[in-house]
Amino acid sequence: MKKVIPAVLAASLTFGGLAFPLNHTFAAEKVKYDQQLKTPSSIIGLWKAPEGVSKQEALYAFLQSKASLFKSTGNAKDQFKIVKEQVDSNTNTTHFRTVEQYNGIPIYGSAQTTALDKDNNVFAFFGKVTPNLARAVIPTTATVSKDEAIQVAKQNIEEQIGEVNYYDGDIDSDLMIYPYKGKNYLAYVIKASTSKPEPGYWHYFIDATNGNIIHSFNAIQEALPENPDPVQARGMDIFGKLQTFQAVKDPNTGAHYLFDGTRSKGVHTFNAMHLGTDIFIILSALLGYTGDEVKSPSNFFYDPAAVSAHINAEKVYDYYQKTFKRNSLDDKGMKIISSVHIGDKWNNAAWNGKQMLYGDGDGQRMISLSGGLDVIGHEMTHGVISNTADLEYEGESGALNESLADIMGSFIENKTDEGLWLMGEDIWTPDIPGDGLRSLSDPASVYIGGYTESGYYPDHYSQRYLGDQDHGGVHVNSSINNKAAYLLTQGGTHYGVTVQGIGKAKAEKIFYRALTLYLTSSSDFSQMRQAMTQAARDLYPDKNGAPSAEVQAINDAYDAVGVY
Ligand code: TI1
Ligand code: ZN
Repeated sequence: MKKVIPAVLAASLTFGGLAFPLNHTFAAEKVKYDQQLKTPSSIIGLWKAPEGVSKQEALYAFLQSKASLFKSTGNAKDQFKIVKEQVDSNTNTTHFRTVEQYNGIPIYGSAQTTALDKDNNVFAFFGKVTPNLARAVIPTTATVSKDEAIQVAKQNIEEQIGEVNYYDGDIDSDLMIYPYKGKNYLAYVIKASTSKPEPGYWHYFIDATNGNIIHSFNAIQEALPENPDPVQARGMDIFGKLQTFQAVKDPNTGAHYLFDGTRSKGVHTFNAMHLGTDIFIILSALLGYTGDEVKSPSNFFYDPAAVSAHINAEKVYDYYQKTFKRNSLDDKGMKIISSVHIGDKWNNAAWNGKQMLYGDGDGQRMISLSGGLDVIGHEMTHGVISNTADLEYEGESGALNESLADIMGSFIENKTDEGLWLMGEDIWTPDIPGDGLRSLSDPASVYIGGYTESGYYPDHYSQRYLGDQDHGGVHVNSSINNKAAYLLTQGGTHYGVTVQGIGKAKAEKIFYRALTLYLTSSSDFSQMRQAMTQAARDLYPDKNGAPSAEVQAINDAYDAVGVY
């Protein structure tokens, strides 16, 4: 079928970059209707203004001329109030913003924009128009005061989140006609912001004739519906791969949320909407702020970073559950919370003591960090550590904290190639294949610059970084223990010491046991070695006074990296 270009559009096309036609020709008017109201939601075409009228007069003449389409019986000047008049000098056009009113009281949610060309002709109208407004019977006398209405809202907010000592900024309160579920109310529309005890941007619609709450919602953080149905959901991960995962559906609205209630108290994934890292970390740690729910009208989710965070959190949860019978990060079933889209192009991920945070990466150095299973394993392991040894994030204990996060993060990955021993390879430098942020098998193959004499990550205690950047080198010296973990698992000869590898299944159990039963917040590298030998001895006892092969491998591995 041949596409017919309407005359107005054709005229505008000849002017390239300009959005509006300068030489108008008459074109058939195109009207789209609001499905509920059955009145126009847009009118595109050219309505010729009468000669010699002002812009405002032209606007009202236009609105009056559409009375039958708008199903209005009254006077357009009474029905529509001008709230803004803007001139765009680029296009020589004037843009009116109006709201509908009833007896001079504005109608909530009813706003229109009307665009006029330099000759006052109307070429576009958008908005919602209430049918039969002049004939409606709506109370217009408030018997409840503004202050009383604000009190009702405050009391209801505090019933939900506890005492609020301080509301941020002014509390907005406007008397409006509020159309809700087919009825029109005279209502106070109240907007109040809180940050403590919970962040909220509260909206209340209080009936001005009796003080009842007609409707309310929190525009910051929508809470999950009360009894959602568990559902299988799908979506593309950050690599464009179709994934299946657990979510929930609100039976009333049909909305789906990235909450998996099948794993202990749940795996819940949020969208931080690019809130800055520092602000997010503070709001999250102090107030439990997580960002917005990831919501979808169907069981298909369209946020790949969120889908990746969600499926990877499920995988890490399962790893700890199946391998160590651990019930979530605290072993008491705690809810696992992740927020994606932290900051702007943030090249990092973190555990802030309460939840996981993932940046989107800048696209060069890293892509969405939630796509790396080892990254998620790393961050969630910090959650396990803070509930067990609680290694201090400083110096050697900090390096062990980082190292255990890397080691468990690697074990979680079910890879058989070198990728298993690289950190973050799946999200690292998309243009360079086969590299990663750190290497456990050969830390010294990766350049970090500055910290060490060689400029490469240290793979021996003698090479350790002693400065105070990076909390005393927590991401630098982690490599020394990482190398020991690699040697223990895979075997090899390092600094002239040969280690017989014991394999992943044994190594992961020993590390987990050392972490959960022996290490403390101040443990150093030497204590790590002791904790490992103790854990191994528990599981693989000495025979006839001679250490088991497992204990021997640990001794050799730590000898090889110079830790005694
Ligand atoms: S726990 C977190 C600390 C970041 C602090 C910033 C507020 C961390 O260690 N993040 C990992 C992320 C990671 C993990 C990336 C595995 C890739 C693979 C990390 O190593 N971050 C590096 C970039 C760093 O912070 O130096
Ligand atoms: Zn870390």
